Amino acid sequence: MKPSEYPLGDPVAAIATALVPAALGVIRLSGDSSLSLLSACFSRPQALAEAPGHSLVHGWILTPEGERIDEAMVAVYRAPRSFTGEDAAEVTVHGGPATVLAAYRRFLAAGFREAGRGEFAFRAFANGKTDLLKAEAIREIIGARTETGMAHAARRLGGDLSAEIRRVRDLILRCRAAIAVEIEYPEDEETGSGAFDRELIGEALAALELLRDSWAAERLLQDGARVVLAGKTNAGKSSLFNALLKEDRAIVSDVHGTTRDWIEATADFSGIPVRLFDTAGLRETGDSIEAEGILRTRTLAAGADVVIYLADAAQGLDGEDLAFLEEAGKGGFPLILAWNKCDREGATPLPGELPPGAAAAVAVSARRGTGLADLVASAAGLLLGGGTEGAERRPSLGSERQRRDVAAACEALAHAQEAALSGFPMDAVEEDLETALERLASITGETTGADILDAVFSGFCVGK
Ligand SMILES: Nc1nc2c(ncn2[C@@H]2O[C@H](COP(=O)(O)OP(=O)(O)OP(=O)(O)O)[C@@H](O)[C@H]2O)c(=O)[nH]1
Ligand SMILES: [Mg+2]
Repeated sequence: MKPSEYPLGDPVAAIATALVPAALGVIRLSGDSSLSLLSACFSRPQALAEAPGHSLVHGWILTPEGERIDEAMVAVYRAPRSFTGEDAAEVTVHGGPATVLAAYRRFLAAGFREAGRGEFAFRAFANGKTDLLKAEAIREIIGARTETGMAHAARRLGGDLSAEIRRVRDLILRCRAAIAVEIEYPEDEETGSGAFDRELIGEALAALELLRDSWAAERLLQDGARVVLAGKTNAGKSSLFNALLKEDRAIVSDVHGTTRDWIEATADFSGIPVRLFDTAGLRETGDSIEAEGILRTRTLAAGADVVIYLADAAQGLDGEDLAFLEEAGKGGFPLILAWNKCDREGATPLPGELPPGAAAAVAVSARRGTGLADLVASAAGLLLGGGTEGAERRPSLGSERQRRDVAAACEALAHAQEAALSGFPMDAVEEDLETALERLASITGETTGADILDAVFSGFCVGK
């Protein structure tokens, strides 16, 4: 069933926790008759029936024959004060998969239907308990891969983005009302002339443009980035890989060509979830396996969001290094030059100017662990494209769907602004404002098409 076709109010059940051995497992129930159906499987039906909302009832889940399945704590919610806005319960049993499944099957036999993906969140949305932005934020929190990603999603769940959209909508509504007056009383000096403050459109547009541009960084927080360590053999790639992971993961040795095939691990670069790759060192080789490894390094680099190119700070760059930097300079990939082995005698970190092809240079010592924070910050800055000053406190978008609507609203407002400034008839301006308002209503879910609702809620897990 498509989420937009989910019926409302019928009793649904879902296992809300992972089916693995754990201390506790939670089964979620919602629907008009959910509490009376649950009573039929519960050792203390009267206590459950009389329990007020937001209270806990202790008892046992029973088979139809009255056999005990497991001891349970039931959190009771009464409409409309529940997540879904309906009567609802969260049944906490012991977290053995067999126990949780047995209790769940008991509820299905008692008359609950298996909930679909995101059906609880859909009900919350349909019953006006949450807007679409906050519903999406729940999914983002569950999927967050770093603390920063989680914190941004939590702010959206708290409503900062919804409030910002409402603020912009109110600005546009004020413009529209003023225009209506100008259209109605074009000749009336007292009420008409000057009623419409053209700067309001500019203010709304600027706020929406900030939101639209926030998505690039947010998308990185959600999707992550690919960072590839490259460089000649013995430059210290595997050492840096281990130092960044704080783990003795890759083999390090002074034998040239130690790493023959790439390896991958996940890391957190200033809140960006990163897939970090250690690769085979670049050199001329007659060994066909090593040559294949080097080919793979080049392929990985070409598909990277950032390449960290290591060079020995005591040796400087040779022709082979410069050839690789040249590839990056041709627009192949953004590259940071990491001058490694800065601890060595004779090392001259950050010598002279930045070689062409490198977006930045950082001095590090993989062995001593120095310069790593600078390197990570430099890579994160490059990934985020700079210009993120103060961005961490501003409301930001949480999905591509939201970006599409905000971008369309921006276009409409820019058009309205142009029309207003070049003295077009007010009706034309009004029409553009109307388009912008429609797109804003679609973002929060006031007027969102079924296809979009399906796309949003089918991305949820069952039980959410
Ligand atoms: N002094 C010093 N030595 C380092 C540093 N980083 C790596 N080395 C040494 O350089 C040698 C090569 O290090 P690796 O990390 O294996 O180099 P690699 O780039 O992975 O080499 P390949 O896998 O052969 O391409 C080892 O002996 C390391 O101990 C550093 O910051 N300072
Ligand atoms: Mg290596």
